[in-house]
Amino acid sequence: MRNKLRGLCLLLAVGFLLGCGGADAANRPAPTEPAPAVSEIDAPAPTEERVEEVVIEPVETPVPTLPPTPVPTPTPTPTPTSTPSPTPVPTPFGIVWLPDTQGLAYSYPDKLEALGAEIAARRETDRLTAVLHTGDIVDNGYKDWQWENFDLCLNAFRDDLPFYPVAGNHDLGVKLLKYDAYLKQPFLEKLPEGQVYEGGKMYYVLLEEGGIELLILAVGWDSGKTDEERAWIETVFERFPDTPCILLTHGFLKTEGMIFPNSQYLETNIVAPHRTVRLVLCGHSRDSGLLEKRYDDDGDGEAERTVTMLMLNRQGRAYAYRILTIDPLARSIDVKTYAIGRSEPLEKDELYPLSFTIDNAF
Ligand SMILES: [Ca+2]
Repeated sequence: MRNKLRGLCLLLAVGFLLGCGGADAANRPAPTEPAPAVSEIDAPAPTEERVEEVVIEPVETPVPTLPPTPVPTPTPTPTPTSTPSPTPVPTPFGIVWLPDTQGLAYSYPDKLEALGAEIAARRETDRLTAVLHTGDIVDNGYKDWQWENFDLCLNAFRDDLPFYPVAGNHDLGVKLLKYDAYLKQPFLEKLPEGQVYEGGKMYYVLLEEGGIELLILAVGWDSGKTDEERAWIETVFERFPDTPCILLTHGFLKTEGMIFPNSQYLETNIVAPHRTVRLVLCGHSRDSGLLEKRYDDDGDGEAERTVTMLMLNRQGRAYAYRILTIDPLARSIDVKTYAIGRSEPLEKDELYPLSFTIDNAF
């Protein structure tokens, strides 16, 4: 009996406990499903189950309109008041012109040495910029000993002054008249590359001195005749259409002041058609020669260009050479003729003045 009672009480107690629990659960709110994490929304559904992609439209963040940043006005850098370099004053400068030295190279090497020393001594006082030679440097260009004699002159200034020669008929072997030996002379190697025709038969150089430019066109004996040579000469004038030009050649003017018939082509092809040619220097004939010839460049029937043509070759007398002093401001050329060892210039010979000034020279 006591055991039955104890079992009954135990059952009642359990029933009560269970009944209380059920009522309590009914009063509580139903548990909410946990909110999925955002990442689960974003994450694409497994491929097969996905119907459509969830596209999240980006929310445009309005860009705040900012007042324009004022650009600082740059402080102007003061231009340094540099001291202007003084405009160089065009100073007269000198060019030495040596005519035929063939007799000296043959017989008087000591005079060639004296001539070289004289040129070197005048270099600074006469503001010398170049030494020209109008040909017949030696008596026979195929005799090495004569070139060695001329070296006695050249050695005195070859490192200080450029030497611009043309070949005369004697430099080509007189009767042979071939350029081989002449073109082997080392002084031709110093001519500016790209400005030389066939090793030195012709070439051009530009003298830039005293604020001006002068074109020197050198045309050796019998050169400048063929179509190819003439075409080369034309390219030089095309390159320097406005530069005053000095034509350097050997045989051109007779003592009587006329142009040799054999040299007429030089006038026809070079002097007459090119308005920049203002001076022709030559040797070959004897004593001295001077011809001023005028050309009509614009075809209006009136000549407006004067070309001065000078010849010098006082062989048989005391050798003489010239210094041409070019005045860039006056545009004149002062011509002085000197004998070796005499400081005073020679004034005149039988036919022509030897020292004079060419006005309106370029
Ligand atoms: Ca005219």
